[in-house]
Amino acid sequence: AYQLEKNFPLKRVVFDGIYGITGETFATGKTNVDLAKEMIAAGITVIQYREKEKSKLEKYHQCQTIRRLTLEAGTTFIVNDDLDIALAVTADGIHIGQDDLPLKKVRQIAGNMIIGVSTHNPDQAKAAVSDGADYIGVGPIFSTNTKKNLEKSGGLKYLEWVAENISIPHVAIGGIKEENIAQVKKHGGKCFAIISELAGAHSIEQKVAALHSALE
Ligand code: TZP
Ligand code: MG
Repeated sequence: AYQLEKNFPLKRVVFDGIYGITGETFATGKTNVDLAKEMIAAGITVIQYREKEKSKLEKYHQCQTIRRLTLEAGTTFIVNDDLDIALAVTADGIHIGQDDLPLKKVRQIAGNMIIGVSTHNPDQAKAAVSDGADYIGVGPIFSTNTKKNLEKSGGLKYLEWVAENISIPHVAIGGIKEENIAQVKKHGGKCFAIISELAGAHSIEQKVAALHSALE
């Protein structure tokens, strides 16, 4: 099975604070690579590559570059959706949804890679834990235009349930912004995945600083 090199931050990653997700569609004049660079400079320690419009080859090329940058910076790099790209660029992790290959099968293929699973209700969360996920996504917390076919979830109520009942790390997602991140924390949020609030920011560095002070 696939094995990452020994010195990777694998499994020792702490899911805490801002989890940055690329989204050049929601930025003006910045590519996914630009966004990743800015996130690294802003001190974000986990970056997910998420891209729904580009070809496999374009995504692969962007991921190759971001993999190099994240390795240099010691940033954890997780690829959304494409297990083949995650393996091809030696990402630290893969993030899958409920309609992707089954988690157990992904684990067989991906070996000790970090595997994150999007969940929207308690049954999905429990299944992700028993099938061996390393962390779960929890959301959508708030409604958002960033994702097409947005799933329904209990939002903050569901997050509270996860915080009390699930032992593996959880990452809140969906509509998280400077003005509501403190509320998410209050309802059990510990790690906050963000797309448009980062991609749309003039300066990601300033936005991350503002998000951190909102969390204090
Ligand atoms: N999954 C649930 S909500 C969402 C995803 C990928 C989109 C999050 O984007 P934003 O812009 O931070 O609301
Ligand atoms: Mg997906």
